[in-house]
Amino acid sequence: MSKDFELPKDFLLGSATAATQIEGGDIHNNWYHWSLAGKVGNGESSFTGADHYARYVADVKLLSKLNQECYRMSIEWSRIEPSEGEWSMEAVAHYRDEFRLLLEAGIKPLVTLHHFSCPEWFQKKGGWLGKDAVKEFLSFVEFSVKQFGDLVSEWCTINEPNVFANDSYVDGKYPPGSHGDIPAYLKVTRRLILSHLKSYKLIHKIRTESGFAGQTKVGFAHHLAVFAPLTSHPLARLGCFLSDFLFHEIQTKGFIEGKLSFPIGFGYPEGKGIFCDFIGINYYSRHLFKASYNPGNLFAVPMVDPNCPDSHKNDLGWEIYPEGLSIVCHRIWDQYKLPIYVTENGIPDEKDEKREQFIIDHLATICRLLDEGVSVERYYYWSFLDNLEWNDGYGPRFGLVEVDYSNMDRRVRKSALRYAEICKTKRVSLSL
Ligand code: IFM
Repeated sequence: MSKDFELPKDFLLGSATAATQIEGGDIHNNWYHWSLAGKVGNGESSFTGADHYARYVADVKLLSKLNQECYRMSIEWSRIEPSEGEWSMEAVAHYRDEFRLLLEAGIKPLVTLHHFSCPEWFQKKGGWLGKDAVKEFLSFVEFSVKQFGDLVSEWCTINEPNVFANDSYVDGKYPPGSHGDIPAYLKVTRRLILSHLKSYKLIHKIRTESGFAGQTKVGFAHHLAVFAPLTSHPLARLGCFLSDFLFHEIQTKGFIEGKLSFPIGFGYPEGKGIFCDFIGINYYSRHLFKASYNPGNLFAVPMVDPNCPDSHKNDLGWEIYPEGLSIVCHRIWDQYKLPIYVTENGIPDEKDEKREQFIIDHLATICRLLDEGVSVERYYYWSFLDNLEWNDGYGPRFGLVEVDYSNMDRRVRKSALRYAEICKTKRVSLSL
């Protein structure tokens, strides 16, 4: 249980979303086609979304009403480039208006360029395994930063490269739905790293040439979970170490230092340096690794702590483990001493019984991190709205704001009112 605490006044609190999960109405992205193939929820479609593309004006007002100081959102590549080399000025005008409204409301946008989805034309060319994938992504980055760079100073190149590559090529949950294709996982990871390193340089170059030198922040959102062996069995420890290396460490080294580690490569393809102005951490849970004699499982399988009571699990069965946020932030800070943004942290909780305490406990952890000298500067709750939880469909309810999918009405959850109060005062008093 947390004690009363206060966050610094310049610590920013807000929330996050991703285009494919809330916008609806786009037929050019690969998730629409994945939905048509029956791979989303119970025959649900990304076309539904939360109708945010049509309701963005009202949604920005709602963000403001909830005292959100910063907002992480993504732009949909397939809306901006619906077919290769064809740019939609309608989509550009739309996003420009959304950024303008956010800025007018005093809400700082942090814009993600790749959040799991891509245009169907890109997917059909092989997606991230296609031979020109990096070049094609960079062309989208260049166009977008030139179009929006006067309004947007903070960019997140790629969201959760590890989850994306794993769920697309190992677990088969995301398009193209490959199972156990470790070579593809490694190849795509390498390409995502290269894309980030080149985007980092490109975004700074464009913004500098446009007169915004020194006012740009570029980073990525790393999904960091706590991995620990379930027992002291040597295979549990080995498997945990291997999984951690392939799922966390090669991305950490690649995206931050520009270093390719075996087995995805060697050396520094874009030179030695630091390629992040902030490190985004998406933190949700902890996984304990149980020994397995199957090398295909890397000698251990992840599971939820068998002693974890239901009161400490969310609607998807993930363990609620706020202390883990401290572990993952220290992991990054102790090595790099770069500013940390918690770019995602949230809970699917349809009944809204655990969300308020979940937020408070994670903010209390941040408060302790600050006392320990760890420079955490932001917290983005995932998510502002209920949304499409990818292959799990619309069932999991992560939103501060509930969406009634029968008519798309919004209803602010009780926990959101408490969070709004915290955003305003930066104070958490448990006598409230
Ligand atoms: O909904 C996702 C998001 O797109 C990426 N990070 C984790 C969230 C919850 O699973």
